Amino acid sequence: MLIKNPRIEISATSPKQYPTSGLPEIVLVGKSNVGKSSFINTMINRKKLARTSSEPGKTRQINFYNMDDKFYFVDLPGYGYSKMSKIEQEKVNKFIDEYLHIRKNISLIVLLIDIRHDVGANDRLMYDYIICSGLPFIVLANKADKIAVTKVNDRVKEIQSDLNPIGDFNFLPFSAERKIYVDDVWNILEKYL
Ligand SMILES: Nc1nc2c(ncn2[C@@H]2O[C@H](COP(=O)(O)OP(=O)(O)O)[C@@H](O)[C@H]2O)c(=O)[nH]1
Ligand SMILES: [Mg+2]
Repeated sequence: MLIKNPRIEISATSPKQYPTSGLPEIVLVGKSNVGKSSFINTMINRKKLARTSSEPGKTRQINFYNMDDKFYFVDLPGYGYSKMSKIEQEKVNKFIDEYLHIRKNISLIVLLIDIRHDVGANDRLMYDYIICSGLPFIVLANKADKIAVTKVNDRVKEIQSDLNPIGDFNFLPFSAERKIYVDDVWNILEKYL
């Protein structure tokens, strides 16, 4: 999909500020620093629409990026940033939960996991939460450029079976850095929109 005029519509700090247009929403979730903001930039081929940071734990609001009035990319705050206080982490979790719980126009959840790392407790909680919610989702193993090409598929399978031994086919590799797999992921997003 070619997005001509992507723009930030609002950085919401409370549900009262969520957009009311009713457009479908594709939501990015994942650990702090996994590449949620980079994912958005890569998909629309912009360098800096979504603010990225090498310093984790910076996003404390929910950013709604309007894609040509067709849909939103929604950038949720990252969870599990170890340097954040327990209270601060609780606040972030509540914030995420509130959005996922009340929002009726979610078309797809994109859960990002770092391809290099073992699945963390927070990732597992998030995955289970998504499964329980019944909302459509995909899991992307991001930063695939950081490992050997020959290892990518095995790692994706490992992450998949770690999260769900029964089986789940919604797992794909991704690299926001190298812009590979972008077309595959667009094909999926378009199916859900
Ligand atoms: N090598 C590599 N680095 C990435 C990739 N995606 C994101 N990053 C880097 O990881 C850091 C955090 O990215 P960001 O998008 O801000 O993560 P967020 O906290 O989940 O929004 C930044 O320094 C990005 O440049 C990727 O696919 N490959
Ligand atoms: Mg971010």
